[in-house]
Amino acid sequence: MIIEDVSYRIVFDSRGRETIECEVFAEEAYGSAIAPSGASTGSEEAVAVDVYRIDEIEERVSKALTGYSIFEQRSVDKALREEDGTENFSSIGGNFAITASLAVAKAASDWLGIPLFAYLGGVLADELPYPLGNVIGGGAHAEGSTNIQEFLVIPVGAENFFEAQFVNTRVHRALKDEFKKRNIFAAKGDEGAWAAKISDEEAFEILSSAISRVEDETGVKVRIGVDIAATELWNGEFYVYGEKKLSPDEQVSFIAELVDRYELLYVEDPLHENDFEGFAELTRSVDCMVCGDDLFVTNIKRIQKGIEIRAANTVLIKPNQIGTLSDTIDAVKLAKKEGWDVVVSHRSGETEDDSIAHLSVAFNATLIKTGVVGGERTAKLNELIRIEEYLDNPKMVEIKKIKRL
Ligand code: 2PG
Ligand code: MG
Repeated sequence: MIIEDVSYRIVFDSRGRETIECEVFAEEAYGSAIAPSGASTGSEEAVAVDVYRIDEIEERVSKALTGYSIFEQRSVDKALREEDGTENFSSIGGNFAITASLAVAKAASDWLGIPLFAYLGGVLADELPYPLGNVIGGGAHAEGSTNIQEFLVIPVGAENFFEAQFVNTRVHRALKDEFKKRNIFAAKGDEGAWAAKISDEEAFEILSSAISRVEDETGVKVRIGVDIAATELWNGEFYVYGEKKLSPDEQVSFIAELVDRYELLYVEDPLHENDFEGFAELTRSVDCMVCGDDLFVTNIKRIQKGIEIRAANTVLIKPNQIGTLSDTIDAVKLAKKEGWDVVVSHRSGETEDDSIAHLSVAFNATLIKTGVVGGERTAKLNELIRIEEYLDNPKMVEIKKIKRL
């Protein structure tokens, strides 16, 4: 199945911004993918270039990939890298590269007549991740709301994916009532999480009440996670939480206290994107998943550095941070070899593209990070419900870090 043409069009994402859709045409196979985009991006991420360069880049990518088989994923991805010629895809753009790369994999699975996750993971891929659902948010995703970017829930007691997502939707809904009871106006941020003029402490309290109610109603245990997105709070000297300023050492103690007080199961980007040492210190002092997003940007060099000094125990995987499927797979493999947990993640700007649902199963990820509501989020979650139904003997992954259930 030889690639005959690659074409791009401009479409819109959940923030109403232009993004890129790629279509790959092989002899009798077809695949397509749409690029997501971040708001709190790491400085070492693959660069998304101006979508209006579409004509020039389409010609270059089409020429570079024509003639390869859709089953030569590594060669296709190498050809993309060579055509680009930079470390961070600043020439053809991470947005143009990742969509071509994923569209080729989708064309391959399409031609085989099997879902993408089964093409990538085979019969080994039979476990569903837990949904890490963003339910209250602020930071760069909803200014004027909390300083912490995301308050997330993990329905660890759920027995299957459907039940897991059911519980997360109930927490999201219970939060609406909690805000109403307290007379707090709440709107929704970029990822469908509630945004309100509340402090981080209030957010924890309100979320804890909502969770207790849902646990009572459903009998399913729910744990809390956070994405501090600390690079956004870092001013070069201090972490700035409104009036409050914390030194790096104070930040580590503050996060450790939060882990303890709210029994956090998951903490993402607790320190800024270059503080590997601070990450390592926190990882030594807490018993939860410590995850690097802006720290690692799905980049094996940065993950390797993190492994050497034990900066974390979990990696966030965002294919568009690195630009190709092969590089994404290498990042997953490296982290897994070290026994780390893998979390496949959406971006704040998303679309109906559901590739990451498939990647989460193929990679045997512990969690899939998405919002809970909104079509661009449910596109992934509902696809996981379909995957669960498709599998012969589906199981939920084991969450190694659960100690205090
Ligand atoms: C994050 C992501 C997704 P963004 O920080 O983890 O929630 O946000 O896509 O804006 O980088
Ligand atoms: Mg993050």
